[in-house]
Amino acid sequence: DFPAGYTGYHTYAETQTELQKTVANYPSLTKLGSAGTSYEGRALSLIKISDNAAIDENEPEVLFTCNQHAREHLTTEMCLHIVQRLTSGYATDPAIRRLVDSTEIWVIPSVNPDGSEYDISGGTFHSWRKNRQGSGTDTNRNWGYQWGCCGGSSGSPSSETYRGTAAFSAPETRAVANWVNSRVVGGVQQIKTHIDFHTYSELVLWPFGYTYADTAPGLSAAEAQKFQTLGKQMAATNGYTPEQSSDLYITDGSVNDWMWATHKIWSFTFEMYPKGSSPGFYPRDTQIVPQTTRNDQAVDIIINAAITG
Ligand code: 0X9
Ligand code: CA
Ligand code: CA
Ligand code: ZN
Repeated sequence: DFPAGYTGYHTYAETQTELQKTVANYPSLTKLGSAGTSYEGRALSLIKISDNAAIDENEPEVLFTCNQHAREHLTTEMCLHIVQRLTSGYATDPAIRRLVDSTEIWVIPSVNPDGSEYDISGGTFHSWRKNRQGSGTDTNRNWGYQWGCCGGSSGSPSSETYRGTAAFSAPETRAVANWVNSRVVGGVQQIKTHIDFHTYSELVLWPFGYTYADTAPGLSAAEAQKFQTLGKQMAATNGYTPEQSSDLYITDGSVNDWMWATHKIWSFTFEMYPKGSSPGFYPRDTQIVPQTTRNDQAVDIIINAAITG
């Protein structure tokens, strides 16, 4: 469980309960499913939010993913906050209603539930990042585009950025990728925009991460420009710093590179609160409300971007 001062965070069981309560309270607006199962067999729960959520309507789709990295617990709260705000605000807030009615929004609150549960095991934090397969694979180095290409990951199982034995060797990465692949309907990827939430540093990041170059095969100057414009627009609302992800450091096998290169999904990473190593990965639960609501406008922008193309 979470230690004292952190009990406002959701454990895996509490996250499941929260999602189940949401679908009970908003049965026409939500649908609960799973993208697959983790290495240890936990559900990679997935909730859909839309009008007529039970039906696959012809509406642009948006994806939010959280908690690829185990210790980044604030991100799970970010995904739960998105679900809570879009459902509870639907009846009374015309702006929310418009977004929810014109899109299909998918939220995966924890891509790495095994790691997350391990990180809080025994009631203390363990600074755990990876999944729980062997010594752990960094799920955000295991995606299948330019996997292990460029010095942005490690081949050593003990490393914090271990890329795994092959692209998609981590069950969590494989499951989410397969699920995203399944959103190709009639040859068209339905998901248009995506944010993967991490902590910390207060950044808005866009592809590519595997190269310092601003453009590359599959990323034209006009597309790079659009990433930058959209990223800066979102950063202007939350005060984060916008930059290409390789400006932070080179990563290969990251989720954003795969989402863009494989599916042309406008895919961003947000590094949430705080800016620095104190409190680093472990801000008190009193930060949950301010730091998740801080991204409300940016979330609206990325949903709207799916509508406007
Ligand atoms: O290293 C990561 O995976 C992310 N930072 S974290 O401190 N949360 O581990 C940054 C990922 C940046 N994204 C890309 N380079 N594509
Ligand atoms: Ca709908
Ligand atoms: Ca659809
Ligand atoms: Zn992270």
